[in-house]
Amino acid sequence: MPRKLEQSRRLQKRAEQMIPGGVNSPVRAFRAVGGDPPFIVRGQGSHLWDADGNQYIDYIGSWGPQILGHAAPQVVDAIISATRNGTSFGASTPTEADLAELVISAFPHVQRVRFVSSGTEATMSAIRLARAYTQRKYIVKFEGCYHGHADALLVKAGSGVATLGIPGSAGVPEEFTQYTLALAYHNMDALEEAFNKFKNQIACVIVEPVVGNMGCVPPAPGYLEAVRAVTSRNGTILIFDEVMTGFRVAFGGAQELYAIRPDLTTMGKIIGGGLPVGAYGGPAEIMELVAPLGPMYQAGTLSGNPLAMAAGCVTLRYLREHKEIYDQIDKRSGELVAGVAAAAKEAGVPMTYNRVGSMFTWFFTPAPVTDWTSASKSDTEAFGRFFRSMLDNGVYLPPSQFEAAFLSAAHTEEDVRRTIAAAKQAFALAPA
Ligand code: KE4
Repeated sequence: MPRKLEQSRRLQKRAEQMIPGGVNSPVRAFRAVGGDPPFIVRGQGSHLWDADGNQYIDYIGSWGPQILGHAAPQVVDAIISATRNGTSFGASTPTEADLAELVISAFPHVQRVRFVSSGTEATMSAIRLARAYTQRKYIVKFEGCYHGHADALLVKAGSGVATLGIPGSAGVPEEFTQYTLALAYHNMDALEEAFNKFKNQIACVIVEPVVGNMGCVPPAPGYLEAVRAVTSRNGTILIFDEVMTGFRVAFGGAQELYAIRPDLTTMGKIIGGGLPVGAYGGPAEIMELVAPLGPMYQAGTLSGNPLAMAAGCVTLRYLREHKEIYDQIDKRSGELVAGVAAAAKEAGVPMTYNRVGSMFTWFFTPAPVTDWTSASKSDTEAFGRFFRSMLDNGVYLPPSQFEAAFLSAAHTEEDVRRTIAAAKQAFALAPA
């Protein structure tokens, strides 16, 4: 049943006059899936409403932060009461240490943590810190992993070790990516070769321990252990980018789930409870290089913002006191993902899926997806048709084949039933 879209279209036209593409983050413009992005005016629990009054079951969850659902009462109340005391001081406040205590309680190897205002700032700072600590220049990232938009990380994947970072964005001079190696996820030969070729020159390896940014791709058994071993052997800092997985796949993130100890951890999304927060942390010995204690500079006007700290504290406290949530969202996500996959199979639509807890992706390809090469074989046109049909039927998926979807503690069995029914309808409309 086609949705009314007049108001969203009007708002899109207005926004485009003043904001590039009418959006403040490119993926929201629906370029990858087509159609008109709804302008959201309200979220409550697992649902969103747009400017035309259409209601959606939301599986974006603000790209991860809303693990408790939208407008969770305890989060709203915490923000309101914090706001009544002022919104930002540019001076230390008690809640910064409160949130630090909660983060450190979840990540045992983190002895010191610094709050920033986005995941990009967190990873950019962690890489600078790794370079300062090791006095080395080269960094390794993996194709299909995204760590925010810092220059050194915007590289096209090199074809093997020889190809040093080729800028992946306009405005990034090759000098800014010449020390960035982009290797294939899961390819240990390429990683070993990099360490042989750039002996004692690699400052850090940064990895999404469960990838969300090529769509969801879990680490193969033994992979993270192998990355940990080769970085330890070479005195290279291992950075787990847990901006997405932190407090998502387990209270202690992927490092709890897979029992791996990185050297530095970056965080974001859930730790802000929906407000802008990023963080990077690790052993005191490394973190003591960070200004004002040490020579590695990083700063931020709104770092540790009292409202964001309050929202993060109440969110993490709730998760710490209700860890049963993780089993609940894992089980419900399993029912959802399997139900949609069964509908695809029934309709003869080629589909595979990956899921870790409540983050998941349905890939429109029959073959397993384990890296960017296999992910990129997905039929993005078919995904676009599926996305638009689901949206018309009140289900809001991430608007890209190469993104992870998220289920929250607010999603109900009825949401799951309705989503599977919408998928059946979508596959009936556009069979394979
Ligand atoms: P932000 O700067 O967007 O807060 O965080 C960057 C970042 C870092 N690390 C990981 C693993 C991330 O997933 C992200 C950002 N995630 C995307 C979703 N794929 C944010 C959505 C967007 O760009 O609009």
